Amino acid sequence: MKIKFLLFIFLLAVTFHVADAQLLLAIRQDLPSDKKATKETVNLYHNLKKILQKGIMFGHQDDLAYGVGWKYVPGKSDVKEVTGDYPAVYGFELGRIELDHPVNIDSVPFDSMRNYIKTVYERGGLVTLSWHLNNPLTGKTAWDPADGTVASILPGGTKNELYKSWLDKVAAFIVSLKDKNSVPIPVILRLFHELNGNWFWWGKDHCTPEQFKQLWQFTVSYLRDTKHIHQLLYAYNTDQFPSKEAYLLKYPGDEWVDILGFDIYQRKQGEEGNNEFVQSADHMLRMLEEIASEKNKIPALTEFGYGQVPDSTWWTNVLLKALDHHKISYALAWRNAGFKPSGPAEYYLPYKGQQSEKDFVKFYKEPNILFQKEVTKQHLYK
Ligand code: BMA
Repeated sequence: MKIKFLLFIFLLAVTFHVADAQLLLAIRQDLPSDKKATKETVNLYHNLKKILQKGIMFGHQDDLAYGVGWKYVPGKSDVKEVTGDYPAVYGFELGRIELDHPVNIDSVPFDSMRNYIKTVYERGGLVTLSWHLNNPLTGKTAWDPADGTVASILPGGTKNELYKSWLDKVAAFIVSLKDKNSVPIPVILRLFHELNGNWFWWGKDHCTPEQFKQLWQFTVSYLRDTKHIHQLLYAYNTDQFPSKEAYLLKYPGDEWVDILGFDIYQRKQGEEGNNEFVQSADHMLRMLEEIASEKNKIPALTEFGYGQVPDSTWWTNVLLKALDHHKISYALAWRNAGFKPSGPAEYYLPYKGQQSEKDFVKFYKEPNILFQKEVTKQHLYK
């Protein structure tokens, strides 16, 4: 009897040990697409997956650079003014770096951006970079969808050398992102976003799926293998999409992507607009989660907004309803550009006195919506 009992205990211990070891192995084998990713980048990748169980990190584009009615005030942030806390995720934009301009497409100096990114890393937040790069074939903006642009920058194309020189500039900026001990700061690179829309030169009808995949793979390989950059996670990111097949039409493959996302904006006001937003965001988030789980990637709402938030309860009554049942890594609100000399004001988050301010504070207090203080405790890079 005693021997049987001891044997039972022994077998139990062995089983647990094996299960534990298998789990550990699975975690260790679950690496970012870059197999040479730095330790901090691998840790980030694992922690982003872990935090999926805890909640959704809230993000804001250009949060530290400017807001409605102010620009470049150290420490200031519209999110902080309203909630007392910073966002957990901070988006920054590389557009114009390809032209060697000292400031980006939205006038943010690249030197300041580098400092913001260091600050974010020190406080344990997450950085994601977008790039509205000019059209390399025509020299006009990202919104110049001239036919043949993608083909022209692929290897063998007339603009491939020019495109490589642009990637060299992106690479130099990324390599310059280091902490005070010279440790490379991990960031998410959100390449060729809204790729199924028709407005950018890399968009829907302006290249074939094959050309898009080649462009993606060439770009990642150039940064990773030629420039030896190993502090990046790569985000594949569409606009709104009708089905999983449509989402994956131009997907370059599991070995080239870490994060899966899409962008969504509410354009219609009132009850009908709200319902439409909740329904479509909810539906797409469900499909995104399924794809991410099949592919073992990290799902995120890579960009969203409701211009000027003209609804005092939008945060808890609309956005929260869309997000609530989902396990996604983060949701990034677009920029508070503020009042412009011409045209309407552009902002997607409340500032002090804006009509949705109180509701945003309620949203902030939701236990599964995570801002900086909460995420700092999670030690994303350890
Ligand atoms: C767009 C707008 C523009 C901006 C661009 C790049 O969505 O916000 O004003 O220049 O993004 O950040």
